[in-house]
Amino acid sequence: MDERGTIYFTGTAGAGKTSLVQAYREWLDQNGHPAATVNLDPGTESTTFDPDVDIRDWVRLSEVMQEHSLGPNGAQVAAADLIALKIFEVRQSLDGFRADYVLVDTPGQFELFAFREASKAIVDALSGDRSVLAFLFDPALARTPSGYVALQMLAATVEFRFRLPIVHVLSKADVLGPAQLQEILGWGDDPMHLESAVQQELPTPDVQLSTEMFRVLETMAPQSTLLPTSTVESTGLDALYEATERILGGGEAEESSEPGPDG
Ligand SMILES: Nc1nc2c(ncn2[C@@H]2O[C@H](COP(=O)(O)OP(=O)(O)O)[C@@H](O)[C@H]2O)c(=O)[nH]1
Ligand SMILES: [Mg+2]
Repeated sequence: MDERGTIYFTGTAGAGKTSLVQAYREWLDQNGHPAATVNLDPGTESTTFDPDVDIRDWVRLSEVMQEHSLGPNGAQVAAADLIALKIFEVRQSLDGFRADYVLVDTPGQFELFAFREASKAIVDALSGDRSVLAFLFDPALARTPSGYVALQMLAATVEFRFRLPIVHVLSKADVLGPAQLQEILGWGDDPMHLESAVQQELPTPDVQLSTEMFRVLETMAPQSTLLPTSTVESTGLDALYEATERILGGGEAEESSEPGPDG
């Protein structure tokens, strides 16, 4: 029986994925929920993150660059495919941990996770019946209405690619002032408000395009409550737990959850 929940942390480079995986793991530990962490970023140079299962034990960006005479970008793409070839080893290693939750840190370059076919194989291999995506909204982008909408579209793209339930997380909330934070949260709560904010920011004759885009977003990502978190202030982690639990422990997951064949 595969009862553990798997959470994939994704978002643009520098959004705070690695930091959040670390902070959330600590929070889960402190609250009596054993968790395991997986690093799927072959190029990470973080020295502070010590994941339980590390793709770099099998695939390392620097070695891929050397062995295949590739630059960093080419090596990232090659590595994304090499990871898929090693994913059953990763899974086996992960199965050695007793964990209620598996926190997966995805590659630093968002497009490698979102757009490579290999990522689907990776998610299929690692996911049990209970999986969820946590998409991080970086305040650097999310603080403007157009940046916020662009992130909503990226989130909808990942959701659409992986067909997994998603939670929207506003990372690094501590860098925002209270008024700015309220404004951003307001956009999530009220799409009409967001729409007019975008139109004020980018007055364009093509109102039609923008209106239709909002309709698509409403259909694709109707649930867009943003959860503000900060790893610096350790805030929002309890709300992240509640949101993922609602999905993993029933709620949305309930309709489709059947006992898996493996386990
Ligand atoms: N102020 C602040 N900075 C953060 C927070 N989380 C991450 N950072 C910083 O943002 C940068 C990118 O974080 P990282 O976790 O490596 O992002 P990743 O590329 O998505 O894995 C680093 O300099 C972190 O120290 C946060 O909650 N608040
Ligand atoms: Mg990272």
